[in-house]
Amino acid sequence: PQVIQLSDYQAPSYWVDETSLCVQIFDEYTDVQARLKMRANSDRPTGSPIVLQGVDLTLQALSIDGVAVANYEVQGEDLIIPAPAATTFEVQSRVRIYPRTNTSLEGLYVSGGMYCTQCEAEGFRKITYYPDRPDVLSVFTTRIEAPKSFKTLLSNGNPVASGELDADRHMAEWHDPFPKPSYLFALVAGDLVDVRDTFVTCTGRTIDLRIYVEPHNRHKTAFALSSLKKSMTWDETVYGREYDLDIFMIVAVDHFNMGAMENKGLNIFNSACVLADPETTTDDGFERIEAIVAHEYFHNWSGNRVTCRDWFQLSLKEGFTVFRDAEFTADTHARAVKRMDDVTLLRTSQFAEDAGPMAHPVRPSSYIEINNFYTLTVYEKGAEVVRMLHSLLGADRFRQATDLYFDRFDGQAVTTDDFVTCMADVSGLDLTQFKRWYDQAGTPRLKVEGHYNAAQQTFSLMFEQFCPATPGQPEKLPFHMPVKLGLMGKHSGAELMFSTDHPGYDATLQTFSLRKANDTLVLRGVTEDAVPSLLRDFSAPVVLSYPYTVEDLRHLVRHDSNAFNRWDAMQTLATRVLLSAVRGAAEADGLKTVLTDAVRDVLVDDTLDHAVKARLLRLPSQAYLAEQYTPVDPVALDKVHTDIRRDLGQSLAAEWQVLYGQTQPEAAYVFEHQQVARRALHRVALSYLIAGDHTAWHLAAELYQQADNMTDQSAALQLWGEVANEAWDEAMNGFYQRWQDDAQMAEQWLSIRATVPRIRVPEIRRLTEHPGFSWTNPNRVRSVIGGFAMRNPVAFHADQGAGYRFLADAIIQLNSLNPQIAARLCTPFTYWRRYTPEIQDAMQTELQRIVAVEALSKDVYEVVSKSLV
Ligand code: BAL
Ligand code: ZN
Repeated sequence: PQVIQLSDYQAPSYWVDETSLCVQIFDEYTDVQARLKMRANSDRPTGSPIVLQGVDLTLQALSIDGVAVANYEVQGEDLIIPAPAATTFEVQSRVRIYPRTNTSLEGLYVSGGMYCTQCEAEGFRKITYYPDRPDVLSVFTTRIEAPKSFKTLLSNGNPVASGELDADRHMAEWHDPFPKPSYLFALVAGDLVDVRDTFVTCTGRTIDLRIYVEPHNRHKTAFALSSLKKSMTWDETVYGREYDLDIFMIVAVDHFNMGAMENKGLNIFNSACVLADPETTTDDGFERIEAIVAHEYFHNWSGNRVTCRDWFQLSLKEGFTVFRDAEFTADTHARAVKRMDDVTLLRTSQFAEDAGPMAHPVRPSSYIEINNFYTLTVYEKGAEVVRMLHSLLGADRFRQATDLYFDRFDGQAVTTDDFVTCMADVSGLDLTQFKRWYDQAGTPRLKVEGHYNAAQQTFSLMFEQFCPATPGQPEKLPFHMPVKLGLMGKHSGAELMFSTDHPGYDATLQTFSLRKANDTLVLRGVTEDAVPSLLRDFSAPVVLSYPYTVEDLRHLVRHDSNAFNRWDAMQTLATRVLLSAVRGAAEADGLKTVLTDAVRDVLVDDTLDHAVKARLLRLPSQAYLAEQYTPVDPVALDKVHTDIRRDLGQSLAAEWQVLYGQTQPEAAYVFEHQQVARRALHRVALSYLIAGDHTAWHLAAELYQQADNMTDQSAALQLWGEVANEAWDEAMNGFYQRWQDDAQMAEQWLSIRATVPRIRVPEIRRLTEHPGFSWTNPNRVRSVIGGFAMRNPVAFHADQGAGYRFLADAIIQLNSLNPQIAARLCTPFTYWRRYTPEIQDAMQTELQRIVAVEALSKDVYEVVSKSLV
């Protein structure tokens, strides 16, 4: 397959000023007529051929200005038409497509009887021939003709016409005045109901808000609507961004490859990421839905009004928008807690990506299949890069810079460089070196040492940074990284004052800008020895090492004035204990005692916020620990993890019981911080009680039976599942009987089954034959195959590679149905080199088996072939 290179980028030879589509939906097929008003780009050589992309289209007619074109050529996905004499002209085409058999869920497809689209990144070419690239922006008018049974006919923009065609068919026409690239096109035709609301913008305009769902989901729309309104207010207040069209629509569909899609004025959502009600949605679910609704809404400016020049710039919109949605959640709920959760994800999964064969910079320089680059690196690390700019500029200048960015580039397709230039222009900072964050892959290592000089009252911090090699990037240059820091007095436990004459330290922001590979920061006026609190709030996405003693870490857990760093110190301490046990180190037993004492301190501390406390008490996950050393034996790791949880459960049994009692519900379920935090802590207590004594499963059974909410019920089923007795089976069967017709609940049930540690391959195979499972529904695939292979390490790695064979079989089956999903499921295999030799052999065998498959999609080929290099 062809490798696409950033360095090959050229502006398009033709613009498309206007696009008119007529989409005629018939039972077996759909006909799409397109009229593209094109104009030669005067910056490009004259006489260039017109190049349009198309995939799986049956071309029925092609003309320019009414004259049939016969002398076109097809090369791969490109339709190449010789240059017309005129510089402006209209290309007219008619194609036939088959949405009912489109299982890739790209382009126009059918989900549960509803027609819908997914065009990002390159799905529009499955609808019609088009210059399907994000730098071609066009004003779209879309006419939809369909049988009247599809009552709802939607597209982008504002509705401009509707009516009857004949006794059986009707039409609707939509016009979107904002020029947009094809990836933001959307169309929906279905038998849907809408729930409506309005929002009055900061300038007094009333926006019509609608959520379209299948009738049985009407009761699950209120939360998304209120989240949408909150997001609209927040974007006005924090970024000065007002919504632009008169109508904003959200549609929920069951079959969707991603979480949601920000199509202009017509967001399409995976139903799991929008439908919610207090009976069936967990706390995490509510928070996720709120964040995704916000994320897609925020794209209206960061993505739609200002879009990407090419797909290498994906993080321009995604990194920025993830940063925006994270700040929205932080402002709406609990800032430090949101940061802990985001950093956990980054460290567990993005760091793994950065250390694996698919490692790529936030702005990649090449790809085979762009769908493989909707990654944690582009999204989450990209958001960290924007966060660092925010840290370096401070909130006020950052806001001035985003104002400048939206103003300067409104209606344009631009690059990450353009974004950073706005930051530099406003602040006067030299961000040339900073841009390496966009170009260099890998997670930098930051090594710091500290020295206190009592006579001079100085505390010196010696910094050293380096970044490991990644594929294609053997050598890295130093990064410009903001290190937010403080000193905690060793004796007083207080935050110490200091001054410094280092020009890289900004006292207002309490942040040191490290630019060199090695540097020393001398802090003066330090009245006692200190434990430094470094990288506060995780001010740069790096791996920090400092020679903390366990006493230092406990000191930080107790005293650090930065809530995030208190948690981080506890994570570091627990990681040290767990890894020493994995190594079978001599000091392991002593360390376990230290951990028990530290956990006890937290357990009995009544001053802590419940949400923070829950996170302080949770051990680092096995997935995170597996990132910290090689070679990994996941079964041995699981044993150490289980043993330490059991020991903590047993030695602090009385405390856990007290905590469990103290965190019992006091009021009916509401999704609000205090309750969410209490439930989280209740779960932690229960998990230790069961870990310490399996007979405590009856507490989980009671919780399951008595809870008035899905958060407690599903957590209880999961924890009870670790014991997995007959009563659990019965409860699970009852759950399925009760909820099988509710798509989100059926997915949750499948997921709980697939992540029970005791499950083995024969049972997982049976689960794929269960009526609730479907190979063509990505959510069901993610629940079962993803649950087993990505969220159940002990089961996946058990039985000498049986799990790997199962996963490879699933990938091969999905390769022909849905390549995007198939490629995602390859992730566990990409880490094969981290494991023990036997596991490496077994995984490599499966990778070889996959790469040998005939008609391998480029999605799967890219991941597997890069993994084997
Ligand atoms: N643009 C794809 C879905 C999202 O990131 O919002
Ligand atoms: Zn996004």
